[in-house]
Amino acid sequence: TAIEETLVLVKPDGVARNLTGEILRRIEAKGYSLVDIRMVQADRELLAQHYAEHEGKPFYEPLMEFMESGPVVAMRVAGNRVIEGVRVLAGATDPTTALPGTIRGDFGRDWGLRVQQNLVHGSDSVESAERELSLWFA
Ligand code: DAT
Ligand code: MG
Repeated sequence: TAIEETLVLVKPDGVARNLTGEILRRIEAKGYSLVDIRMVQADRELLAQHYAEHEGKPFYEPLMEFMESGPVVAMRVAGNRVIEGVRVLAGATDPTTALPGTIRGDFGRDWGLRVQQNLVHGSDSVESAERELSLWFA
């Protein structure tokens, strides 16, 4: 076994669409444990650190604007191989191709011109999880 912790964000679209409970329900149903949770109106500085790897990409600015457009719910979630597991629950980045049965596949909306409305973020590696958890749960 590999007990890990990961950062899950319910993005502003998920919060606004009242999907926070549904997303947490799926995570708990899978057997993962909620360790900590907080609602955050993220500022530019936090988001710049969170998305540092994407700086300079064409979608970076719209992504930042979207992520600061409303509150997000940040969760610290623990479980065996939870980092990979949450990303499977979330589905592919693009909601159009995310499979049915995944959060993005079931509820995601196609990318508009300016925003990336794919409902959730999940850390992509042990290193990312540690880095991101220290940002959101300082
Ligand atoms: P993920 O959230 O699946 O880890 P990522 O880290 O590559 O995906 O990108 C972060 C977010 O940026 C993603 O959730 C939505 C947006 N994004 C990624 N690639 C994009 C693209 N090609 N066009 C528009 N938005 C994109
Ligand atoms: Mg990512």
